[in-house]
Amino acid sequence: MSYTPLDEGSVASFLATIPTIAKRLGGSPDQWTVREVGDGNLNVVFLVTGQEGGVAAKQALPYVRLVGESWPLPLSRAYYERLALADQARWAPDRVPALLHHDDVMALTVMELLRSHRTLRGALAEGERYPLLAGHLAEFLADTLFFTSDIAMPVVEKKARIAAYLGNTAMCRISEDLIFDEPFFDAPMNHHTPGLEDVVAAFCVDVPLRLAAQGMKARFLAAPEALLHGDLHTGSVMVTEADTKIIDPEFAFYGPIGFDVGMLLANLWMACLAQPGQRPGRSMDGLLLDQAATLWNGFATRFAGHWRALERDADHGSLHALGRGDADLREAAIAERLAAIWQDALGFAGCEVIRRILGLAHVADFETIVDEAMRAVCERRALHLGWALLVERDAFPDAAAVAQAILRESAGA
Ligand code: SR1
Ligand code: MG
Repeated sequence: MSYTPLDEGSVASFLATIPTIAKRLGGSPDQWTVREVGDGNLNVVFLVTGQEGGVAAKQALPYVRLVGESWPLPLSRAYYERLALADQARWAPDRVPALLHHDDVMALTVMELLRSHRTLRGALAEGERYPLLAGHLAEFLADTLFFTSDIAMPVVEKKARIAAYLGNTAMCRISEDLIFDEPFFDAPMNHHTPGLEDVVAAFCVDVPLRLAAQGMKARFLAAPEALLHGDLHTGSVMVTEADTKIIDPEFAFYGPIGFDVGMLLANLWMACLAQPGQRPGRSMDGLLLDQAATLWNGFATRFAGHWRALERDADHGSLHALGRGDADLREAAIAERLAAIWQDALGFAGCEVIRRILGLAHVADFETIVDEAMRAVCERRALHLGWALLVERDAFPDAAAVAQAILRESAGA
């Protein structure tokens, strides 16, 4: 069989040909309900339920859904997504959906149905808050990033894993172009809210800003530190009160640890900065700022804990020598590494904020603010923060300092 795009009319009969999936759904395919719910920029996603159970079936399209067939995109991204789901399940099994079936030819991945979960971005915009969220995200980040790094993984295995993801170049290229380059010049697909023209013009000629963004791109291109999710925004997180799952790792590759951390922080910070537009008259909800800080602090503590817990004589990664038998050296190495990750995370977060407002792929946090003037106000504040995260990184020794800056911005300072 060759690749055939599925739709709501054909997906049930296709899934019925996969015995394990048919069994999980139960009954006959004509009784199954199918709903296409893909709200991302690239793929189609079907939620299928039968008498016995349900599944989520995600199929890659041979082009970028957001733009159309004029922008072809390889189906191989579904292969890398499957690879990453399996790798992440090894290190953070509770934080990813169970992988039930994969078909490389159809570029189709079938996963457990997260019936009660919803997308974090939409939930945050509606004012929902999740007390366990920051801890779960910290756990996912620390576990997947630490255990796939040179600190924990023997060097031969690590190099083999880097090689396994090397072909995901088309997805990396999207990030390279859309995050680090295009927002900083008048790229054809850029768009922005009316009223921000002065910022757009200023950013295009801001040498320190563009230099900093290119510096982050250099890190993204040439720092295979750990297996990254690669697109870890709040639309890639599904939540309930009690659970958090990370989905959609089709941009996975070995890259700088601070990229995943920074992208997640940036999206939480944007959710805060959009609040005055989403809920006019209500003061900013400090809980979300606290969650961003809890996320970073939780990540740092857990990452350090994993490092300290490595067995002294086991065959760990090459960098484990930085602590073997010498607690002072180990603690210095942990502190130095976390400081470097924080610096990277700030820079990547700055790029993410700016590209979500001035580039091609915007986020619902700002896009759903109907009052255009208010949207521009919120976005201008966010752009100012993004600029500072890139150019004045030293002003932010910790997440509390970023929270203070966001509160100052939102008070109109
Ligand atoms: C053309 S794809 C645009 C964006 O959508 C994805 O979710 C990634 O964030 C990508 O940068
Ligand atoms: Mg996605």
